[in-house]
Amino acid sequence: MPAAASSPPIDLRSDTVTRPTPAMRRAMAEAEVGDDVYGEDPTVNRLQARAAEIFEREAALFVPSGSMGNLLAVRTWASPGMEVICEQRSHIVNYELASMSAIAGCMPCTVAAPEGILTWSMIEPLIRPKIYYAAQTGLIELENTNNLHGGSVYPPAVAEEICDHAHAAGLRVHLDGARIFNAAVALGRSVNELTRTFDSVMFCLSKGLGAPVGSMLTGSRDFIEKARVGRKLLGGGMRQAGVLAAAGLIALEESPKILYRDHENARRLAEGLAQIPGIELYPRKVVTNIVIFDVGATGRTAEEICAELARRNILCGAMGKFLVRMVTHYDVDRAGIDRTVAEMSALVTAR
Ligand code: TLP
Repeated sequence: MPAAASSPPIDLRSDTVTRPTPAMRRAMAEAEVGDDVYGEDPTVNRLQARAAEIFEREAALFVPSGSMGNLLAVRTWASPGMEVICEQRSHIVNYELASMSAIAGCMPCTVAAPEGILTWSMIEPLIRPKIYYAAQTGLIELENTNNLHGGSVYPPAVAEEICDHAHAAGLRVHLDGARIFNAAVALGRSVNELTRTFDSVMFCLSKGLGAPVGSMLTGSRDFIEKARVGRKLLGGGMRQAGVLAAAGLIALEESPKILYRDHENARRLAEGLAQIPGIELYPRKVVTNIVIFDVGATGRTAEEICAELARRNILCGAMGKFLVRMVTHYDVDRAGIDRTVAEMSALVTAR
């Protein structure tokens, strides 16, 4: 039975849909602010200092979005005409409007990796020889967790090995750590432990951590100063951004503690969906907050399934002709998960 249209939807399209908590809203209303282009916003400065401290880096920069953070890393480390080695289904290649090419003048050099987990043996053959007529490798980019691979997590030793070899070869490694706190919770490790060998890290405050806007770029002082120039160049110099940073500070301090609930809900969702005929999914692979499954054997496309669920007040996203993605977050509780499984079961068996 479709839910009443007036009840709020169960929104599993992304963890970006999280709304600020009452504590965030209070902090935003009371935030001390100044002009951040002059470096005078005390709340932005506090957020940057705190992010640098947590990631044990010299500095951090508040940026409007994860996409801008990744682009700044590419254009800071690499020059036009260079290549960026990354995984074939990485976010930077699939969902950032080819900004590394359109704006930074770089070309992605991709390789498909099982579950999105690159290894040094996959990367090494892609490194260009130092010949004047070959585009040079400018950067290696990894993603953790891997969005389009269902939130898979890098084994720390694999990421460290890549960084160590890359450094020995004179190359830099940037981490798209949009959901690095989810990886840390899944592994029971600190974000610092998981990221210390990278040259730069971008992470998002605006996803599972729940802040309304913003991401952070962390790295050396020199790297961050160059990225700050790049942020202004791209029109990302913000003024009284302390109103946003205030929510970001709460997201950073409080939200990592409760991410485990999103992971439990994702696992419950995966286990429920896997029981439904026509849905292909391996619940054991769901270790963070993203559930991606194949609906091909239901006789419907992903778009059709999403549209039918939307009529039942449940929102999710098509990630390919037969792939559906659901992302758990703190605005969806266990009852919402159970209703999603029940509605999916009803609509798939209704034919
Ligand atoms: N991901 C969004 C969409 O763009 C797909 C989502 O709903 O998951 N890196 C990763 C791994 C991401 O998942 C995202 C956003 C970004 C970077 C970009 O962050 P924003 O949206 O802040 O530019």
